[in-house]
Amino acid sequence: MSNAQSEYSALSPETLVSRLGTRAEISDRVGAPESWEVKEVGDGNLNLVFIVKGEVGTVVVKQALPYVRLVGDSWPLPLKRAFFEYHALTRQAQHAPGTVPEIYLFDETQALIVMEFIEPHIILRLSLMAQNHHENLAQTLGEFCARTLFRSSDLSLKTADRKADVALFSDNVELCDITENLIFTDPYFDAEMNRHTAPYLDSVVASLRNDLALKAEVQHLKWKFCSSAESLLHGDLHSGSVMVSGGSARVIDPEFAFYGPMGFDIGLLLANFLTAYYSQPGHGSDDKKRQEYQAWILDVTRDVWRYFETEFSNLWRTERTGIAYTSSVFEDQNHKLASELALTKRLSMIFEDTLGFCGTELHRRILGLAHNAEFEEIADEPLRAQCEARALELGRQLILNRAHISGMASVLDLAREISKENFV
Ligand code: SR1
Ligand code: MG
Repeated sequence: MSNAQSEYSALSPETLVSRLGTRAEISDRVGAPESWEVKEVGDGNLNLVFIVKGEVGTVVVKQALPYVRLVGDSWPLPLKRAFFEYHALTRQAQHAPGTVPEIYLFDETQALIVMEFIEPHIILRLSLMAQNHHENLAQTLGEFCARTLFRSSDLSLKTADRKADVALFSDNVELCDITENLIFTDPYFDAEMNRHTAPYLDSVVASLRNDLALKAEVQHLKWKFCSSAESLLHGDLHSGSVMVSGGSARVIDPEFAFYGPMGFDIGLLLANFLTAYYSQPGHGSDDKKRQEYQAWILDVTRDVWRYFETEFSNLWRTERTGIAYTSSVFEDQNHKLASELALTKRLSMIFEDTLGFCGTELHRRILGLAHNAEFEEIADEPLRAQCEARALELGRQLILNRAHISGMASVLDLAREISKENFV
């Protein structure tokens, strides 16, 4: 870019117009820089996010900071995460068209991405807290997972392309390190940055951290996360990474992208719906409305998996062009049934991983550094602890019993049973 600055410098609402006003990729969409109004709206844990509105239109400017915003400059974090987000967004746009924001400009030096302002969408987490219903949500998310995971795996990509991509994303070391520590390690001992709803949850937390079988299973899951480069993952697919409006849903923020196990993205997604489910007693006073909403959340949870399974199976039957489960050993030999059996087995392995990763995400949002608003905003702490304890117990059972849970119906039965119990 002709007018790119040679050194990184963080933007501010005051400097953004003078620094980016000459970029045609932005002014073509927003209008003359004199008309720009800039607001910093970043409420995530890591980055700056600006909304730039002008006489013609609006864009989002997302810029990485050289540290973790949530913690401050005592925790440095490389700017290259913007590079991985950019590359993940381009691949997701190709594999699951229409599901991610369009990119207008990527500036690697400034670690910034200028992208589509998705309106009138809001963050899914906030919409769930407001008890809104969204048609098509499960279908969009289930199909997003199936398409992005299948089409970046050895079921689909040419092996040389896939290996090159695995190499490219394997440099996203520091963001993987955050996940490895914050999801799979810190919640399971008294780590420095952890926090929980004390003292109400103390005894539940102590017994979870003394559950030796659980700790071993979580380490098996961590091993899988680190060592199974199955597909290009979003890497942080929680309900803050989804934007919704009515029946439309879009997926944002894949800066944690890397090649990992397929069940990780789906597991995180399911955990975030289950978190919304268990937090409901803390939101709104109308019991009937709450119960109806909880039933809807469980329907969505079930259907995300159902749409994932259906679309994954469809892709298996129509797009299996990679080196794995090659048609030369199945369909070409008239052994279609064997291919179907292999599909069933592969799906059951993904399901088992999904339940395990779902359990760890349920745990870390209650025990670790990064919590979720739906629990955090329950001001009544004993009630919050009661809701959180149920989510912890579901997470524990999913992790421990994931190999023996037969399907989503059993998961939802378990979630409902646990929601009737009191653990604190
Ligand atoms: C220090 S970053 C904490 C969390 O924020 C991100 O959104 C990821 O979920 C990460 O684990
Ligand atoms: Mg994020």
